[in-house]
Amino acid sequence: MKKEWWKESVIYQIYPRSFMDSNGDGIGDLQGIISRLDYLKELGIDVVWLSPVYKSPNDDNGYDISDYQRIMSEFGTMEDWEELLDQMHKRGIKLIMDLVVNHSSDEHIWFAEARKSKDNPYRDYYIWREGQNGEEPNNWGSNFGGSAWELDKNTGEYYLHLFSKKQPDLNWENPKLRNEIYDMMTWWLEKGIDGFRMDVINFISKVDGLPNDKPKPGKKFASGSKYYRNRPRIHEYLQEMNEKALSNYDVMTVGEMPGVTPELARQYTGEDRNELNMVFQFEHVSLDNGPNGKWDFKPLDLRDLKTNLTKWQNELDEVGWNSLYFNNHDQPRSVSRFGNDSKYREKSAKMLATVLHMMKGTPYIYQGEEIGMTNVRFESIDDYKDIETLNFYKEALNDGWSKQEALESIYAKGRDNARTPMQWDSSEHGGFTEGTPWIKVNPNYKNINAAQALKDPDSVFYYYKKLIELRKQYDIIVYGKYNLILEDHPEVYVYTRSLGEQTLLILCNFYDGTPEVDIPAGFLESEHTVLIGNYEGLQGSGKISLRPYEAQVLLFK
Ligand code: TEU
Ligand code: CA
Repeated sequence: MKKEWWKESVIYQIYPRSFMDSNGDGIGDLQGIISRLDYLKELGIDVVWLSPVYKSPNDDNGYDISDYQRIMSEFGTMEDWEELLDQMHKRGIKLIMDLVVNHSSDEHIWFAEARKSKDNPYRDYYIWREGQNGEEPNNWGSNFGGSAWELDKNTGEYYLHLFSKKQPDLNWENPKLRNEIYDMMTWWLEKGIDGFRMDVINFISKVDGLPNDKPKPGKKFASGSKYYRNRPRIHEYLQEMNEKALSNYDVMTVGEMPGVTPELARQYTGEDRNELNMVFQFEHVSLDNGPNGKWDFKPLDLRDLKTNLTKWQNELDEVGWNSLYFNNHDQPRSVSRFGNDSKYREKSAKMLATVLHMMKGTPYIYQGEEIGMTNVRFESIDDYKDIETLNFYKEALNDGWSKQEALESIYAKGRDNARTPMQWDSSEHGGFTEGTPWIKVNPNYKNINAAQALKDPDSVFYYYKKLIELRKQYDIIVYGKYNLILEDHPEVYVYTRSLGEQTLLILCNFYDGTPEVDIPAGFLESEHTVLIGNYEGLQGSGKISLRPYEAQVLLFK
């Protein structure tokens, strides 16, 4: 397997609106990030993935871009951005930018032109259709609720928007549009960035004819996703993008891909295919969804998680490459979701970090994860800002849910769980801003914050730092082969990695019980060292007895 810098890296995601405000307007910004780079340096991460900082009317917090080559004024200027890149590179930190090209903002000049008339030169940059008998062109639903089509009164046609109606889908069938995008990417690459994270990039090719899908019983709109995820021309587009833009630079790419399977990921990330380096898969963050999707939540069965992650580890082995994540700006906080955010917050945050960072793939840390930030429970819907959350709340009430029921789903699954401001210290608003933050700070900031973590050698922060250091010291953590053991155990996740003569044994207890773990004979008798763990030493003889949320990593050679 080829050695690559992006396999040996740990990536840290910054959601700029919520990271650090430098000028008191309550909104995080580029100068704010610059002021915290030494913190990231201390943590030891190699790469920052920056969520969108481009010009945007912020219908979806920057994932609706009105100019791909300008900086959002709330975040700063292009000079600030250049200073950021420069300051990062000075510290040996790489920068990957978010590329959102399944859709633009409806305020992009292309769309402003396109909607002027049916024969406008930009018309074909978007996906327009006539209505069917006075209704939408097909029955697809938007990912944010309602129809995926919006009627444009002026020209009498509908345009497709798989997300909000302020996010019209771009028409990748049009080679002119594709070339504009490759040129724009090249323009950023020439500025010296180190790669792209590509938003819903497996949605860009739609099936010809945009056929109707079957709605769930009692629903007006159908998903439609089987007609736009991983569809016919996707590999062609990615290979073309690679050839025309990416292949000229030493950069990394990660494609966000809802609905991707390991079989497909072998194609997207296959080392001989010239598409992407890795993908973000969604299967493992959907295991606690009920039959009606994310808001219909159920507890995670650890065995499902083991089966799923093991499938990804095995199927991509020696063929492609995995990305490893539990958190991002769309997901609830993992310590609240898969760990225990009350009595065992620090223990379980460390355990989750261990289970993830010891797998084969490139680990991603989402801002605040490294200090064990938790979900939030705002009392009033008025404190929520996310478009997906607000649309869900309205629809749920229409469908007869009580306000409390809808809020409980939001507490468990809402995207704003991840978007409350970074908790820097115990001063007002967690040190994020001197003004009024655009979204309230999690009230637990007095106990959970970076300043406190930096003072405590036993903190979650220093545990992450050590995990990152270990990755630099041991090739086996990057390149070793994964093997699941104790498959059917309902409480513990135990696996090995092996490379040459060495074996790593990773033991993780996902609950607050004290299970006895029967590890294969011979293991503990042979010479070993503990690389990292969230309790001192191992307990038990013969059988290991794990303590609540215990994690241990043992190296045998
Ligand atoms: O997310 C893709 C996506 O499918 C999301 O709708 C995600 O699944 C959802 O939040 C979970 O219910 C990407 C971005 O990460 C997200 O922030 C954007 O809102 C979305 O694309 C549109 O650009
Ligand atoms: Ca600001």
